[in-house]
Amino acid sequence: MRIGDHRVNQIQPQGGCSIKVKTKSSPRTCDASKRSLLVPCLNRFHLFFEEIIMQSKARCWTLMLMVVSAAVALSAPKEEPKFASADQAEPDAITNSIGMKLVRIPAGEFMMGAEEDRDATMAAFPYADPALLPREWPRHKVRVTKPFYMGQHEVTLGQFMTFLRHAGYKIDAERDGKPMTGYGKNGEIIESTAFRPWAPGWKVELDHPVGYVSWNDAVAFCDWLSRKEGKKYRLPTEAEWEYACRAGTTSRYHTGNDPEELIGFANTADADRAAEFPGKTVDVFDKSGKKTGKQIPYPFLSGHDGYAWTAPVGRFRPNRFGLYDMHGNSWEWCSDWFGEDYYGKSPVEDPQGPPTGTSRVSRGGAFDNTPFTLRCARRDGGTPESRDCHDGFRVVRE
Ligand SMILES: [Ca+2]
Ligand SMILES: [Ca+2]
Repeated sequence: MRIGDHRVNQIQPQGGCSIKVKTKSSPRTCDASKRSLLVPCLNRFHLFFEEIIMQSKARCWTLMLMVVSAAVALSAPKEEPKFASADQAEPDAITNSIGMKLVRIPAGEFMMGAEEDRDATMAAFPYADPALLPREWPRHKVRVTKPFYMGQHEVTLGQFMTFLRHAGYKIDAERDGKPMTGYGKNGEIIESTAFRPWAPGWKVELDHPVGYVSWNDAVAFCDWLSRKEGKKYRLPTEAEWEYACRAGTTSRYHTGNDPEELIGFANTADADRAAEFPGKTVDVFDKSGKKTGKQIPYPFLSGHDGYAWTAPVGRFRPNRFGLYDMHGNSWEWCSDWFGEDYYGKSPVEDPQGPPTGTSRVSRGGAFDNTPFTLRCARRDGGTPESRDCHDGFRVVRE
């Protein structure tokens, strides 16, 4: 078909041209010696006027065609352009003044909360604390009514250091001097006043997610960026976070139900971390959430992601919204107060969390958490001034 079409398009114009050339050029081949002087003159006048008439006719036709085309264009129903709405006119991704990339998350609807009941969850994660499950129920419909931009990556140590330098901000850890939970030299969990985002207790680079950040510190970062750019930056709501994490999926992780499928998408407690913690175990709980005293081997993933501690942000593959590290690497603060029973009374549209509380929500788990904790539905949090080694965040821009 392509060859036939191609030939038709070439031949037709050539045929048309040859006829016109022959008609116009034939008088130039006349032999003037066999005619009187008057005849050629009359012929030339005739041809001259004929040319004028033809040109006039052509102009008339052209003018008529233009008028008809304009009339047709005016009378035709207007087709809606593809990017008619203000929302769709927004770019899919932006890079802000500190080099942070944000992707546009479309408005939409999703089912928020755990996909599975208690039995199914405990069968899949026998080490899970059952007391942490009711907060994930009931699964309920949530509508995110406005698109928003979300940081493609967790806020990095480098970006956070830029904030500290430019804003002259002192983090909660510097102000209250209280110890923070991290890891000792032998991998043991310890509390120390020496931990800092830039001195977490393991080798860290500027492109790693920042840790030891309190909710207050994260909000201060957003406020600084808002002032700097004249745009509204904030933490995501818990609903926005889960909506963005799931990215249209309904499984335990945005990669599916099998934790091993997180390899290649997330920095988790993988085989590389297992090598640093031989013999590590986890507690087993009874149905009421009390420790039974029994311990089982820590459920490290059998795959390798290459990082026993934090990994550079964006090292692995993103979810369907183009967001990286939504599972693992660092926990991510959300704007909401934490409500244990909030899901039972959450509004459908743009839930903001309870009006008051004692803890703020954090989501997504970190490099040192179990597959149970890395699930989309997992909810946790801490007081606004609390911060541990794996506590970070990402931002939203309205
Ligand atoms: Ca890892
Ligand atoms: Ca994360």
